[in-house]
Amino acid sequence: MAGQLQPGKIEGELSAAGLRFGIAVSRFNSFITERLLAAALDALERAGAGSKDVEVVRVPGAFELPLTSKKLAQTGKYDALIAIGCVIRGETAHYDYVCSETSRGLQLAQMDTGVPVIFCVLTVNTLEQAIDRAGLKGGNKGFEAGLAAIEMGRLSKKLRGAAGAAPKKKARRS
Ligand code: INI
Repeated sequence: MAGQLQPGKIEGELSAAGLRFGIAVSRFNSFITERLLAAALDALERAGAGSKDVEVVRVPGAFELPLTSKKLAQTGKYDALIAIGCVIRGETAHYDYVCSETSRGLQLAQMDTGVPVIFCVLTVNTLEQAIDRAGLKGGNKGFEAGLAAIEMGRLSKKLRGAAGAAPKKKARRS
């Protein structure tokens, strides 16, 4: 009968204990990025991460996040990374270049290295929009990024384990 299938589930639990995190933070628009960072750290701490398991690296602007994230991933020290930035639209095309190269570069960093890189880069039209997303009125995107890092760090660990498990050999008849 249809609807009876109960597929196996693979999920990343929201427990940060024992996981290692790297966070790259842009100094550009630091009024916003530091608020995002504080919320991300809050999420990690509340989920059980220890101080020694979290490292924060600061970079000049969002454009520098991809290379830094890739280098952090290549150290092999981290289960997940978070890239934090804030790009606010100005009068020039600079905004579009910074946004597209930052998102493309961060995706490449995680695809090239296999280490999850959580995209916590606000791309907004106004400072007011950035302030709203950094927790002034309600939610804080940094907190969401912290949770995503925990989930993806756990999930990656599980999938690595599953990939490494050798298929069971059939017993040979003599
Ligand atoms: N960097 C940002 O993180 N946010 C911005 O809004 C921004 N604007 O608008 O220019 C920005 N520019 C700097 C850029 O990320 C690099 O740091 C710089 O171009 C040096 O490579």
